[in-house]
Amino acid sequence: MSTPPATSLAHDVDQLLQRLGVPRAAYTGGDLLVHSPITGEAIGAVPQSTLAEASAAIGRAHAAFLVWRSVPAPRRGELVRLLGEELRAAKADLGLLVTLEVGKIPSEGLGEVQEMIDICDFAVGLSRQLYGLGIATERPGHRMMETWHPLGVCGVITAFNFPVAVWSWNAALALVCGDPVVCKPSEKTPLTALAVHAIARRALARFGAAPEGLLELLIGARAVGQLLVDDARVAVLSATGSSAMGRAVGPRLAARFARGILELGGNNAAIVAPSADLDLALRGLAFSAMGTAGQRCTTLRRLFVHDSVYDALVPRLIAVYDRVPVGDPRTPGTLVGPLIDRTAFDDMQAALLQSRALNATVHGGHREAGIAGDAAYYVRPALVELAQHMGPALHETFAPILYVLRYQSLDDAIAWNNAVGAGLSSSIFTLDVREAERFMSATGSDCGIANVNIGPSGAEIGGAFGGEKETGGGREAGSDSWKAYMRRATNTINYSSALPLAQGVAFDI
Ligand code: UN1
Repeated sequence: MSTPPATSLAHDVDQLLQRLGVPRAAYTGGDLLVHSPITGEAIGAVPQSTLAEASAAIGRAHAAFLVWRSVPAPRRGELVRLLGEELRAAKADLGLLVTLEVGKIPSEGLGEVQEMIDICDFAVGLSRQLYGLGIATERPGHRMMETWHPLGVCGVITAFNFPVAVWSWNAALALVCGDPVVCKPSEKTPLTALAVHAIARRALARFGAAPEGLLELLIGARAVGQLLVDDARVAVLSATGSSAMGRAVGPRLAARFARGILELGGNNAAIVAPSADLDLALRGLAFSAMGTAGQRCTTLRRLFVHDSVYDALVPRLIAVYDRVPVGDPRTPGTLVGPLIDRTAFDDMQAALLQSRALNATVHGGHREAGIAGDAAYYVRPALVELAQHMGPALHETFAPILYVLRYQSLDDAIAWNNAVGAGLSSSIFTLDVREAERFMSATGSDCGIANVNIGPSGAEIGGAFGGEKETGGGREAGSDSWKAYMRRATNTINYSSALPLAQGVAFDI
């Protein structure tokens, strides 16, 4: 059981996991097989949590809550500061592990770990800023205020495409807010989750006084996730994934009045207006649409180009699609790595077939041969010129497909931007201040993120991250997203010797 696997990629994963401090028993001999999308080969066999083990882990987390909630928030922040230090020390190894397990190019694997470090820094500062309000009261000799208290155990269900960052957005905030975290990672990416927990254990050990159960990890499939969703001891559940997943999870949380932070699908658009800086737009669009092989929830999926600049921009974009280096992410210069698995490839081909049936012009989209064997799925990103906003463009396909349309009036482009179920991210390229402001206004983009002269993907952690409609409405990371992890108490204190009632009510006994 402790013999390292034979092949080179599996060997590299084993070495990384050893360096990161994950015991071999945690990723060998189990029945959850993990495959690297780079070659399709098996890189781990992870033992799964039984339902009884999962329930016991939630129990430990709940017991930890009863202790952790009384630890002063700045002291809780000290744990997150140590976590940030451990992540800095492990950045190169963890970033490479993200590359090997998910197929991201190295700068994106490292970028994801940087995002973890950033949210730790943010949360440390936040641990001294969990502010309530002082509120004017109508009654003399009274004071009114609100206070924020820890909420309870925070369940976290993550997706394969940001296997470490999404955990950290939730865990860093939850920990300073006083909530233990029980995480169930995607079945496709348990190795990075094991590594993150090994790193977190080092921070916990240095912190010293943390209760057992503060950070728990559940490995498993749907049944384990469902247990987390349904368990009354889990006060808030943060779930990242498809809108279909959110549709299953949302009502179950509502049925037990639990709080949900849903981070679901995106079908993000960009508008290129007549005044746009086309060189800048080209770069912004290329990164947003093809980066991470089109597998970000913020990936650019729809592009509306004004008729007057369409012929100046779109042929250049097609040329970039033709030559963008697709390949093994370990090869220097690669910008587009593999799709996560065969299902992703099949879904992409199905959407392209639908596009062709609508007489769309499809550029690229084919499987790239000669990069790895049959078990890896590399594709040339697809750019699809559509005559009308319809068909597969209306739905998220988690692959690098960009649907491109001409528009005549900004009203139409904004209407199309908003005419899909998802409401995550959006952007406009324009140098016209009226257009930019209109796009960000109440009558503009209906998304949680609306950018100007940058693409819809690649948000930094200081802002609240999330979106409306079928994206689920949840917000994570910066701004006041922390409030979802705490409960608010409104306190009215009477320091007078009279008892005036609000609204002038008289009740003299
Ligand atoms: C996701 O794809 O689930 O804004 C998150 C971005 C990244 C996060 C994406 N910071 O693209």
